[in-house]
Amino acid sequence: MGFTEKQEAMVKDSWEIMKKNIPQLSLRFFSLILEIAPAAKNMFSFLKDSNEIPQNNPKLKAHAVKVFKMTCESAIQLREKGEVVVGETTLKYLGSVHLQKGVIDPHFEVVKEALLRTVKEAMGEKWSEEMKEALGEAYDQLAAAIKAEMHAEA
Ligand code: HEM
Ligand code: ISQ
Repeated sequence: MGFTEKQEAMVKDSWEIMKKNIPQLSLRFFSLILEIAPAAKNMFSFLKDSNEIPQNNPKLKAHAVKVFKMTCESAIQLREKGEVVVGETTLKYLGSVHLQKGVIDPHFEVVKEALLRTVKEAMGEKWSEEMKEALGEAYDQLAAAIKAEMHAEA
């Protein structure tokens, strides 16, 4: 089934709410990734010299925001074009960064779970099963594009 206008609207709404609390939500997102997969800790440069998650790391924040934003953009593309198209330069870059950091396919499920839980917490009452479906679909298609690039490069 195609991505509907309603699904696109739900993902956009969630981003509007997320935007208002980036510092906290980006940390929450990152913490959840490590909670679900503690071993992922070694892949991130933010944690290289410490055991604690830095509370105010601009890179951590910027990367987390990009994941939120790209998921939202994927939803828009899914509705408009029926598929997710990431700019070639961006896709090549993200493919090589993740490959080089040692990311493998199953990690994408970890990040998905962390993302959905972060948005769920941020949305409170406004969270719904439908929103989860829409976000999950937008994320999956985005992840598929990055994974394909990683496979092409490996
Ligand atoms: C870096 C996005 C999935 C681990 C990044 C960056 C972005 C990004 C934008 C920053 C690149 C840069 O400017 O250097 C995404 C998106 C994903 C995704 C959109 C899924 C749709 C994953 C997964 C993992 C992961 C599944 C594995 C747990 C990393 C690591 C870095 C990174 C280790 C390097 C961070 C650093 O040390 O600087 N990602 N990512 N990412 N990502 Fe992801
Ligand atoms: C990079 N890739 C995926 C998820 C992330 C979360 C927080 C910081 C960086 C990230």
